Amino acid sequence: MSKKKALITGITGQDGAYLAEFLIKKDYIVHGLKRRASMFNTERIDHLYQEPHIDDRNLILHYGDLTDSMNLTRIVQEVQPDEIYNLAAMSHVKVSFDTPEYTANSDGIGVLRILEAIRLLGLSNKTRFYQASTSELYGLVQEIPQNEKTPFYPRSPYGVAKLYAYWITVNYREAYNMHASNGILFNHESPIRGETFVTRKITRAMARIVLGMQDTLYVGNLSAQRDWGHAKDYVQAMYLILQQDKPDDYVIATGTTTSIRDFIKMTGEKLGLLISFEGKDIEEKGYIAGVNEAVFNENVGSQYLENIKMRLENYSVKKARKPLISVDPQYFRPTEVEMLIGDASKAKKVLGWEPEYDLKGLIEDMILSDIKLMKKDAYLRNGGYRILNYFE
Ligand code: NDP
Ligand code: GDR
Repeated sequence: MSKKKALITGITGQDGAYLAEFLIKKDYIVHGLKRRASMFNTERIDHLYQEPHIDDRNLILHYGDLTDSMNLTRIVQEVQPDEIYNLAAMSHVKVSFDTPEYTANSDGIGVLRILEAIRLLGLSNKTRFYQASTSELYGLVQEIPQNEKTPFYPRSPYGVAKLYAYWITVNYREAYNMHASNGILFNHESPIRGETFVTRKITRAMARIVLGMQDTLYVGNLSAQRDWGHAKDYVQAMYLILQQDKPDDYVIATGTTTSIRDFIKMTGEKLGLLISFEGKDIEEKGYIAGVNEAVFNENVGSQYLENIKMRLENYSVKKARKPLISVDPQYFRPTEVEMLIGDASKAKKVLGWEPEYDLKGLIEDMILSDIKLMKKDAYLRNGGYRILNYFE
Protein backbone atom coordinates (compact mmCIF):
# COMPACT_ATOMS: atom_id res chain seq x y z
CA MET A 1 0.00 0.00 0.00
CA SER A 2 1.35 3.44 -0.85
CA LYS A 3 2.10 5.80 2.01
CA LYS A 4 -0.35 8.54 2.95
CA LYS A 5 0.62 12.05 1.90
CA ALA A 6 0.03 15.09 4.07
CA LEU A 7 0.61 18.72 3.17
CA ILE A 8 1.30 21.01 6.12
CA THR A 9 1.21 24.76 5.67
CA GLY A 10 3.07 26.55 8.47
CA ILE A 11 5.46 23.61 8.83
CA THR A 12 8.22 25.89 10.12
CA GLY A 13 6.05 27.03 13.06
CA GLN A 14 5.58 25.44 16.48
CA ASP A 15 2.63 23.20 15.58
CA GLY A 16 3.90 22.42 12.09
CA ALA A 17 7.14 21.05 13.51
CA TYR A 18 5.43 18.81 16.09
CA LEU A 19 2.82 17.63 13.58
CA ALA A 20 5.44 16.82 10.92
CA GLU A 21 7.37 14.73 13.45
CA PHE A 22 4.18 12.97 14.56
CA LEU A 23 3.05 12.14 10.99
CA ILE A 24 6.48 10.94 9.90
CA LYS A 25 6.40 8.52 12.85
CA LYS A 26 3.05 7.33 11.49
CA ASP A 27 4.78 6.59 8.16
CA TYR A 28 3.33 9.52 6.21
CA ILE A 29 5.17 11.36 3.48
CA VAL A 30 5.00 14.93 4.70
CA HIS A 31 5.08 17.89 2.34
CA GLY A 32 5.50 21.31 3.87
CA LEU A 33 5.01 24.86 2.67
CA LYS A 34 7.79 27.19 3.70
CA ARG A 35 8.22 30.87 3.02
CA ARG A 36 11.23 32.33 1.37
CA ALA A 37 13.13 34.34 3.96
CA SER A 38 16.44 36.17 3.88
CA MET A 39 17.80 33.82 6.55
CA PHE A 40 17.23 30.12 7.20
CA ASN A 41 13.85 29.65 8.86
CA THR A 42 13.67 25.87 9.26
CA GLU A 43 15.32 25.49 12.67
CA ARG A 44 12.30 23.77 14.21
CA ILE A 45 12.30 21.02 11.58
CA ASP A 46 16.02 20.71 10.87
CA HIS A 47 16.13 17.41 12.78
CA LEU A 48 13.58 15.99 10.31
CA TYR A 49 15.12 17.47 7.19
CA GLN A 50 16.53 15.14 4.55
CA GLU A 51 18.98 16.04 1.89
CA PRO A 52 17.09 16.52 -1.43
CA HIS A 53 19.19 13.91 -3.24
CA ILE A 54 18.02 11.06 -1.02
CA ASP A 55 15.46 8.71 -2.63
CA ASP A 56 12.24 7.96 -0.74
CA ARG A 57 12.33 11.11 1.34
CA ASN A 58 9.58 11.45 3.92
CA LEU A 59 9.86 15.24 4.27
CA ILE A 60 9.67 17.49 1.21
CA LEU A 61 9.52 21.27 1.40
CA HIS A 62 8.01 23.65 -1.15
CA TYR A 63 8.36 27.40 -1.30
CA GLY A 64 5.00 29.08 -0.98
CA ASP A 65 2.76 31.60 0.65
CA LEU A 66 -0.88 31.71 1.68
CA THR A 67 -1.28 34.99 -0.17
CA ASP A 68 -0.45 33.37 -3.54
CA SER A 69 -3.30 31.30 -4.97
CA MET A 70 -1.43 30.13 -8.11
CA ASN A 71 1.40 28.84 -5.97
CA LEU A 72 -0.97 27.03 -3.60
CA THR A 73 -2.94 25.49 -6.46
CA ARG A 74 0.22 24.25 -8.15
CA ILE A 75 1.55 22.68 -4.96
CA VAL A 76 -1.75 20.94 -4.19
CA GLN A 77 -1.82 19.64 -7.74
CA GLU A 78 1.75 18.35 -7.58
CA VAL A 79 1.39 16.74 -4.15
CA GLN A 80 -2.20 15.36 -4.48
CA PRO A 81 -2.34 15.14 -0.69
CA ASP A 82 -4.65 12.84 1.26
CA GLU A 83 -4.70 15.39 4.08
CA ILE A 84 -4.00 19.12 4.28
CA TYR A 85 -3.31 20.72 7.65
CA ASN A 86 -3.60 24.47 7.26
CA LEU A 87 -1.48 25.76 10.13
CA ALA A 88 0.05 28.77 8.39
CA ALA A 89 -1.01 32.14 9.74
CA MET A 90 0.17 35.49 10.98
CA SER A 91 -0.53 34.13 14.43
CA HIS A 92 0.34 37.00 16.78
CA VAL A 93 -2.79 38.72 18.12
CA LYS A 94 -1.07 42.00 19.08
CA VAL A 95 0.78 42.23 15.74
CA SER A 96 -2.53 41.78 13.89
CA PHE A 97 -3.54 45.28 15.10
CA ASP A 98 -0.45 46.61 13.26
CA THR A 99 -0.93 44.49 10.11
CA PRO A 100 -4.71 44.02 9.86
CA GLU A 101 -4.96 43.87 6.07
CA TYR A 102 -2.15 41.37 5.68
CA THR A 103 -3.64 39.29 8.50
CA ALA A 104 -7.02 39.19 6.75
CA ASN A 105 -5.32 38.20 3.51
CA SER A 106 -3.23 35.35 4.91
CA ASP A 107 -5.37 34.10 7.82
CA GLY A 108 -8.77 34.64 6.19
CA ILE A 109 -8.57 34.58 2.38
CA GLY A 110 -5.59 32.21 2.51
CA VAL A 111 -7.94 29.49 3.71
CA LEU A 112 -10.34 30.13 0.86
CA ARG A 113 -7.43 29.80 -1.59
CA ILE A 114 -6.63 26.30 -0.36
CA LEU A 115 -10.25 25.19 -0.30
CA GLU A 116 -10.72 26.49 -3.85
CA ALA A 117 -7.58 24.68 -4.98
CA ILE A 118 -8.96 21.40 -3.62
CA ARG A 119 -12.30 21.99 -5.31
CA LEU A 120 -10.99 23.18 -8.68
CA LEU A 121 -8.50 20.32 -8.91
CA GLY A 122 -11.31 17.80 -8.40
CA LEU A 123 -9.86 16.60 -5.08
CA SER A 124 -12.98 17.22 -2.96
CA ASN A 125 -13.52 13.49 -2.47
CA LYS A 126 -9.88 12.67 -1.84
CA THR A 127 -8.26 15.44 0.19
CA ARG A 128 -9.26 15.99 3.81
CA PHE A 129 -8.78 19.52 5.15
CA TYR A 130 -7.96 20.70 8.68
CA GLN A 131 -8.26 24.39 9.59
CA ALA A 132 -6.35 25.77 12.58
CA SER A 133 -9.18 27.62 14.28
CA THR A 134 -8.72 29.27 17.62
CA SER A 135 -10.17 30.13 21.01
CA GLU A 136 -9.62 33.78 19.97
CA LEU A 137 -12.95 33.36 18.13
CA TYR A 138 -14.66 33.52 21.55
CA GLY A 139 -12.90 36.80 22.43
CA LEU A 140 -15.33 38.64 24.67
CA VAL A 141 -16.65 35.38 26.02
CA GLN A 142 -20.41 34.82 25.91
CA GLU A 143 -20.35 31.71 28.07
CA ILE A 144 -18.03 29.94 30.55
CA PRO A 145 -16.56 27.46 29.70
CA GLN A 146 -16.55 27.75 25.91
CA ASN A 147 -17.66 24.80 23.76
CA GLU A 148 -18.51 24.19 20.09
CA LYS A 149 -21.91 25.88 20.50
CA THR A 150 -20.71 29.03 22.29
CA PRO A 151 -21.30 32.15 20.12
CA PHE A 152 -18.17 33.85 18.76
CA TYR A 153 -17.14 37.45 19.55
CA PRO A 154 -13.61 38.04 18.21
CA ARG A 155 -11.62 40.97 19.61
CA SER A 156 -8.75 41.49 17.15
CA PRO A 157 -8.06 41.62 13.41
CA TYR A 158 -6.53 38.16 13.92
CA GLY A 159 -9.72 36.84 15.55
CA VAL A 160 -11.91 38.37 12.85
CA ALA A 161 -9.78 36.88 10.05
CA LYS A 162 -9.96 33.49 11.77
CA LEU A 163 -13.75 33.88 12.00
CA TYR A 164 -13.94 34.07 8.20
CA ALA A 165 -11.62 31.08 7.99
CA TYR A 166 -13.80 29.07 10.37
CA TRP A 167 -17.00 29.75 8.45
CA ILE A 168 -15.56 29.28 4.95
CA THR A 169 -14.37 25.86 6.10
CA VAL A 170 -17.88 25.01 7.36
CA ASN A 171 -19.38 26.40 4.16
CA TYR A 172 -17.19 24.32 1.83
CA ARG A 173 -18.01 21.25 3.88
CA GLU A 174 -21.75 21.89 3.49
CA ALA A 175 -21.72 23.24 -0.08
CA TYR A 176 -19.33 20.76 -1.70
CA ASN A 177 -19.46 17.83 0.68
CA MET A 178 -15.78 18.23 1.48
CA HIS A 179 -14.09 16.55 4.45
CA ALA A 180 -13.21 19.94 5.98
CA SER A 181 -12.98 20.40 9.76
CA ASN A 182 -12.09 23.04 12.31
CA GLY A 183 -10.03 22.36 15.41
CA ILE A 184 -10.87 25.20 17.81
CA LEU A 185 -7.65 25.01 19.75
CA PHE A 186 -7.06 26.91 22.97
CA ASN A 187 -3.54 28.24 23.68
CA HIS A 188 -0.86 25.59 23.45
CA GLU A 189 2.78 26.11 24.17
CA SER A 190 6.08 24.21 24.27
CA PRO A 191 9.85 24.70 24.40
CA ILE A 192 9.69 25.72 20.70
CA ARG A 193 6.85 28.23 21.15
CA GLY A 194 7.47 31.56 19.36
CA GLU A 195 9.57 33.82 21.58
CA THR A 196 7.08 36.71 21.71
CA PHE A 197 4.08 34.76 23.03
CA VAL A 198 3.71 35.40 26.72
CA THR A 199 4.61 31.95 28.12
CA ARG A 200 7.84 31.62 26.16
CA LYS A 201 8.67 35.26 26.77
CA ILE A 202 8.41 34.50 30.50
CA THR A 203 10.37 31.23 30.52
CA ARG A 204 13.15 32.66 28.34
CA ALA A 205 13.48 35.83 30.41
CA MET A 206 13.33 34.04 33.75
CA ALA A 207 16.05 31.69 32.58
CA ARG A 208 18.22 34.67 31.63
CA ILE A 209 17.47 36.42 34.92
CA VAL A 210 18.48 33.47 37.14
CA LEU A 211 21.69 33.10 35.13
CA GLY A 212 22.47 36.79 35.73
CA MET A 213 22.09 37.79 32.05
CA GLN A 214 19.07 40.11 32.45
CA ASP A 215 17.48 42.11 35.29
CA THR A 216 13.83 42.68 34.48
CA LEU A 217 11.11 41.34 32.20
CA TYR A 218 8.54 43.83 30.84
CA VAL A 219 5.08 42.47 30.14
CA GLY A 220 1.54 43.70 29.48
CA ASN A 221 -1.73 42.59 31.10
CA LEU A 222 -0.87 40.35 34.06
CA SER A 223 -4.49 39.55 34.87
CA ALA A 224 -5.47 37.94 31.55
CA GLN A 225 -6.31 34.25 31.96
CA ARG A 226 -5.62 31.50 29.48
CA ASP A 227 -6.30 27.78 29.13
CA TRP A 228 -2.79 26.55 28.31
CA GLY A 229 -1.95 23.06 27.03
CA HIS A 230 1.11 21.42 25.47
CA ALA A 231 1.48 21.61 21.66
CA LYS A 232 2.58 17.96 21.56
CA ASP A 233 -0.84 16.89 22.84
CA TYR A 234 -2.68 19.28 20.55
CA VAL A 235 -1.19 18.11 17.24
CA GLN A 236 -2.48 14.62 18.04
CA ALA A 237 -5.99 16.08 18.18
CA MET A 238 -5.49 17.58 14.69
CA TYR A 239 -4.59 14.16 13.34
CA LEU A 240 -7.54 12.46 15.08
CA ILE A 241 -9.95 15.04 13.63
CA LEU A 242 -8.93 14.08 10.08
CA GLN A 243 -9.20 10.32 10.80
CA GLN A 244 -12.96 10.54 11.53
CA ASP A 245 -15.41 9.28 8.92
CA LYS A 246 -17.32 12.55 9.16
CA PRO A 247 -15.85 16.04 9.16
CA ASP A 248 -16.78 18.19 12.17
CA ASP A 249 -15.57 20.96 14.50
CA TYR A 250 -13.97 20.32 17.89
CA VAL A 251 -12.80 22.35 20.88
CA ILE A 252 -9.38 21.26 22.16
CA ALA A 253 -8.53 22.57 25.63
CA THR A 254 -7.49 21.49 29.13
CA GLY A 255 -10.45 22.96 31.02
CA THR A 256 -8.35 24.96 33.49
CA THR A 257 -7.47 28.62 33.27
CA THR A 258 -4.59 30.55 34.87
CA SER A 259 -3.54 34.20 34.92
CA ILE A 260 -0.25 35.45 33.49
CA ARG A 261 0.69 36.46 37.06
CA ASP A 262 0.18 32.90 38.30
CA PHE A 263 2.08 31.46 35.33
CA ILE A 264 5.04 33.60 36.43
CA LYS A 265 4.71 32.42 40.04
CA MET A 266 4.54 28.78 38.93
CA THR A 267 7.62 29.22 36.76
CA GLY A 268 9.35 30.73 39.81
CA GLU A 269 8.40 27.67 41.90
CA LYS A 270 10.12 25.35 39.44
CA LEU A 271 13.27 27.43 39.89
CA GLY A 272 12.94 27.49 43.69
CA LEU A 273 11.94 31.18 43.68
CA LEU A 274 9.13 32.78 45.63
CA ILE A 275 7.77 35.64 43.53
CA SER A 276 5.71 38.34 45.17
CA PHE A 277 3.63 40.93 43.32
CA GLU A 278 3.08 44.42 44.70
CA GLY A 279 1.31 47.53 43.42
CA LYS A 280 -1.58 47.91 41.00
CA ASP A 281 -2.20 48.29 37.27
CA ILE A 282 0.79 49.75 35.44
CA GLU A 283 2.62 50.20 38.76
CA GLU A 284 2.44 46.47 39.54
CA LYS A 285 5.81 44.77 39.96
CA GLY A 286 6.99 41.26 40.76
CA TYR A 287 9.99 40.62 43.01
CA ILE A 288 12.05 37.63 44.02
CA ALA A 289 11.03 37.44 47.70
CA GLY A 290 12.50 34.10 48.74
CA VAL A 291 14.52 31.14 47.52
CA ASN A 292 14.38 27.41 48.11
CA GLU A 293 18.08 26.69 47.70
CA ALA A 294 17.73 22.95 47.20
CA VAL A 295 15.30 23.37 44.29
CA PHE A 296 17.35 26.25 42.85
CA ASN A 297 20.58 24.27 43.00
CA GLU A 298 18.98 21.26 41.35
CA ASN A 299 17.24 23.08 38.49
CA VAL A 300 19.54 26.04 37.91
CA GLY A 301 22.87 25.32 39.62
CA SER A 302 24.54 26.37 42.88
CA GLN A 303 27.06 28.58 41.04
CA TYR A 304 24.21 30.97 40.16
CA LEU A 305 22.86 31.27 43.71
CA GLU A 306 25.04 34.24 44.70
CA ASN A 307 23.31 36.52 42.20
CA ILE A 308 19.87 35.55 43.56
CA LYS A 309 20.99 36.10 47.14
CA MET A 310 22.11 39.60 46.22
CA ARG A 311 18.70 40.32 44.73
CA LEU A 312 17.11 39.05 47.93
CA GLU A 313 19.29 41.35 50.03
CA ASN A 314 18.24 44.24 47.83
CA TYR A 315 14.61 43.18 48.19
CA SER A 316 14.69 43.96 51.90
CA VAL A 317 16.06 47.47 51.20
CA LYS A 318 13.20 49.17 49.38
CA LYS A 319 15.31 51.70 47.47
CA ALA A 320 17.70 49.13 46.05
CA ARG A 321 14.96 46.78 44.86
CA LYS A 322 15.18 45.49 41.34
CA PRO A 323 11.91 44.15 39.96
CA LEU A 324 11.87 40.80 38.21
CA ILE A 325 8.63 41.77 36.45
CA SER A 326 7.47 45.23 35.41
CA VAL A 327 4.43 46.30 33.38
CA ASP A 328 4.92 48.17 30.11
CA PRO A 329 1.69 49.43 28.48
CA GLN A 330 3.19 48.95 25.01
CA TYR A 331 2.17 45.30 25.39
CA PHE A 332 -1.49 46.13 26.07
CA ARG A 333 -3.91 45.41 23.25
CA PRO A 334 -6.50 47.91 21.98
CA THR A 335 -9.16 45.29 22.78
CA GLU A 336 -8.20 42.44 25.08
CA VAL A 337 -9.43 38.89 25.56
CA GLU A 338 -9.53 38.69 29.34
CA MET A 339 -10.42 35.08 29.97
CA LEU A 340 -10.58 31.79 28.10
CA ILE A 341 -11.43 28.33 29.36
CA GLY A 342 -12.43 25.51 27.05
CA ASP A 343 -14.72 22.50 27.37
CA ALA A 344 -13.21 19.67 25.31
CA SER A 345 -15.84 17.02 26.27
CA LYS A 346 -16.81 16.41 22.65
CA ALA A 347 -13.20 15.77 21.56
CA LYS A 348 -12.66 13.44 24.50
CA LYS A 349 -15.83 11.50 23.74
CA VAL A 350 -15.72 11.33 19.93
CA LEU A 351 -11.97 11.42 19.20
CA GLY A 352 -10.85 9.70 22.41
CA TRP A 353 -8.39 12.60 22.85
CA GLU A 354 -6.71 12.95 26.24
CA PRO A 355 -3.87 15.37 26.96
CA GLU A 356 -0.78 14.01 28.72
CA TYR A 357 0.55 17.30 30.07
CA ASP A 358 -0.97 19.53 32.73
CA LEU A 359 0.18 23.13 33.26
CA LYS A 360 2.86 22.15 35.78
CA GLY A 361 4.34 19.62 33.33
CA LEU A 362 4.21 22.18 30.51
CA ILE A 363 6.02 24.81 32.59
CA GLU A 364 8.65 22.30 33.65
CA ASP A 365 9.29 21.31 30.04
CA MET A 366 9.59 24.94 28.94
CA ILE A 367 11.69 26.39 31.75
CA LEU A 368 14.19 23.52 31.93
CA SER A 369 14.67 23.74 28.18
CA ASP A 370 15.20 27.52 28.32
CA ILE A 371 17.69 27.21 31.18
CA LYS A 372 19.71 24.87 28.97
CA LEU A 373 19.43 27.19 25.99
CA MET A 374 20.48 30.26 27.96
CA LYS A 375 23.38 28.43 29.58
CA LYS A 376 24.62 27.80 26.06
CA ASP A 377 24.34 31.54 25.36
CA ALA A 378 26.17 32.37 28.59
CA TYR A 379 28.92 29.94 27.66
CA LEU A 380 29.32 31.50 24.21
CA ARG A 381 29.27 35.03 25.63
CA ASN A 382 31.86 34.18 28.26
CA GLY A 383 34.02 32.68 25.52
CA GLY A 384 33.96 36.01 23.69
CA TYR A 385 31.44 35.01 21.02
CA ARG A 386 28.53 37.12 19.89
CA ILE A 387 25.06 36.02 20.94
CA LEU A 388 21.76 37.21 19.54
CA ASN A 389 19.98 40.11 21.15
CA TYR A 390 16.36 39.42 21.88
CA PHE A 391 14.55 42.61 20.99
CA GLU A 392 10.82 42.17 20.58
P1 NDP B 1 3.51 29.91 14.56
O1 NDP B 1 3.42 31.38 14.53
O2 NDP B 1 4.54 29.23 15.38
O3 NDP B 1 3.68 29.37 13.06
C1 NDP B 1 3.00 29.95 11.99
C2 NDP B 1 3.49 29.33 10.70
O4 NDP B 1 2.80 29.95 9.61
C3 NDP B 1 4.99 29.53 10.43
O5 NDP B 1 5.46 28.39 9.76
C4 NDP B 1 5.00 30.72 9.49
O6 NDP B 1 6.14 30.77 8.67
C5 NDP B 1 3.77 30.39 8.65
N1 NDP B 1 3.23 31.54 7.92
C6 NDP B 1 2.89 32.74 8.40
N2 NDP B 1 2.37 33.51 7.43
C7 NDP B 1 2.39 32.77 6.29
C8 NDP B 1 2.01 32.99 4.96
N3 NDP B 1 1.48 34.16 4.55
N4 NDP B 1 2.18 32.00 4.06
C9 NDP B 1 2.72 30.82 4.43
N5 NDP B 1 3.12 30.55 5.68
C10 NDP B 1 2.95 31.51 6.60
O7 NDP B 1 2.05 29.38 14.96
P2 NDP B 1 1.64 28.06 15.78
O8 NDP B 1 2.40 26.92 15.28
O9 NDP B 1 1.61 28.39 17.21
O10 NDP B 1 0.09 27.93 15.33
C11 NDP B 1 -0.27 27.18 14.17
C12 NDP B 1 -1.65 27.63 13.71
O11 NDP B 1 -2.60 27.41 14.75
C13 NDP B 1 -1.76 29.11 13.36
O12 NDP B 1 -2.69 29.19 12.28
C14 NDP B 1 -2.35 29.74 14.60
O13 NDP B 1 -3.07 30.90 14.25
C15 NDP B 1 -3.26 28.63 15.07
N6 NDP B 1 -3.51 28.55 16.50
C16 NDP B 1 -2.44 28.50 17.37
C17 NDP B 1 -2.67 28.33 18.72
C18 NDP B 1 -1.54 28.28 19.70
O14 NDP B 1 -1.83 28.46 20.91
N7 NDP B 1 -0.33 28.00 19.28
C19 NDP B 1 -4.06 28.18 19.24
C20 NDP B 1 -5.07 28.19 18.22
C21 NDP B 1 -4.80 28.36 16.91
P3 NDP B 1 7.53 31.46 9.18
O15 NDP B 1 8.20 30.42 10.02
O16 NDP B 1 8.21 31.74 7.90
O17 NDP B 1 7.14 32.68 9.95
P1 GDR C 1 -2.75 34.93 22.63
O1 GDR C 1 -1.29 34.61 23.18
O2 GDR C 1 -2.96 36.36 22.35
O3 GDR C 1 -3.71 34.29 23.58
O4 GDR C 1 -2.73 34.18 21.23
P2 GDR C 1 -0.18 35.54 23.86
O5 GDR C 1 0.72 34.63 24.56
O6 GDR C 1 0.39 36.52 22.89
O7 GDR C 1 -1.03 36.38 24.94
C1 GDR C 1 -1.75 35.75 25.99
C2 GDR C 1 -2.21 36.81 26.99
O8 GDR C 1 -1.06 37.33 27.66
C3 GDR C 1 -1.18 38.73 27.74
N1 GDR C 1 0.15 39.33 27.89
C4 GDR C 1 1.13 39.32 26.96
N2 GDR C 1 1.18 38.76 25.73
C5 GDR C 1 2.33 38.90 25.03
N3 GDR C 1 2.43 38.32 23.83
N4 GDR C 1 3.41 39.59 25.51
C6 GDR C 1 3.39 40.18 26.74
O9 GDR C 1 4.36 40.79 27.17
C7 GDR C 1 2.20 40.02 27.50
N5 GDR C 1 1.84 40.43 28.74
C8 GDR C 1 0.61 40.01 28.97
C9 GDR C 1 -1.90 39.13 26.46
O10 GDR C 1 -2.44 40.44 26.58
C10 GDR C 1 -2.92 38.01 26.37
O11 GDR C 1 -4.04 38.32 27.14
C11 GDR C 1 -2.18 32.88 21.09
C12 GDR C 1 -1.66 32.74 19.65
O12 GDR C 1 -0.96 31.53 19.54
C13 GDR C 1 -2.82 32.73 18.67
O13 GDR C 1 -2.33 32.43 17.37
C14 GDR C 1 -3.83 31.66 19.10
O14 GDR C 1 -4.93 31.66 18.22
C15 GDR C 1 -4.28 31.90 20.52
O15 GDR C 1 -3.13 31.89 21.37
C16 GDR C 1 -5.24 30.82 21.00
